[in-house]
Amino acid sequence: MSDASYRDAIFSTPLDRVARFSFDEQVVACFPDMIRRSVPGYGQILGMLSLIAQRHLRHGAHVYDLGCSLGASGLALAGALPEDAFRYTGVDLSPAMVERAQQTFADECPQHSLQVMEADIRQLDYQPSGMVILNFTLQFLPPEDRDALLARLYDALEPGGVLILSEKTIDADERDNAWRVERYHDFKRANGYSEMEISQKRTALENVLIPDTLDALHGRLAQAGFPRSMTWFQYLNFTSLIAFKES
Ligand code: GEK
Repeated sequence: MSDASYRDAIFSTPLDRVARFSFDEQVVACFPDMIRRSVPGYGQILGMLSLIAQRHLRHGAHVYDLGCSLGASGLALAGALPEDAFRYTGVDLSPAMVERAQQTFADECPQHSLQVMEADIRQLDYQPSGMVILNFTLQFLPPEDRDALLARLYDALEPGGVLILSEKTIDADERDNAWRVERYHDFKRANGYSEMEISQKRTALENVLIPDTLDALHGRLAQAGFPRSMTWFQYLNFTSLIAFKES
């Protein structure tokens, strides 16, 4: 991304009361650094998106990127596919994210058809699409809203369409979960986060990011109508699934 990205230091000083995490101006300014240092496999998932699109997307089809943040998935697709290969709509609830994503697309790939909308993904009228990307966004919706959204996305997908669903997950087994969470914290330490940053971020995300188990995610996809879903990527407690709509 060409725009300046500051180093994420949001939780680096002690706070009397850690506020709930939100996608405000402060987060937007350091978002690329934050997501790279705190989501294992983020870069690999982005890299694979365009390879999946090359295999599954009909020429000229429409792509949604829900909870697009700064539009990294749109940029990855535009970097790998020709201008007329797809039309992209990124959607995000955060005005600061939408503004930055729009600017980035105008600067980096003005010839591609990439638009960004400020909206709640639970309330959109979805147009027929060949691919829907839901990367690390479903986890921020109240659990009771997740199935209805997935069912609407299933309906919006064209025959042969695919949904990419990437999420932070939790293990049903307590010991497995503890191991994965501890290694995840090691991953964050290795990426330069301090004990205080790790613990304050954890507090800020409580009741904001509510993870599902991998089994629950596959269950939700089946319930939404998808006849087939696969886990194609996993790195500690971060995972990516692909769900197929029948051709
Ligand atoms: C990436 N996919 O870089 N409607 C629209 N947007 C929402 C909603 C909602 N109801 N709830 C949350 N968001 C991106 C990363 S970040 C993940 C996604 C993270 C938006 C929110 O504003 C934020 O930009 C995004 O979902 C989640 O691949 O920060 O861990």
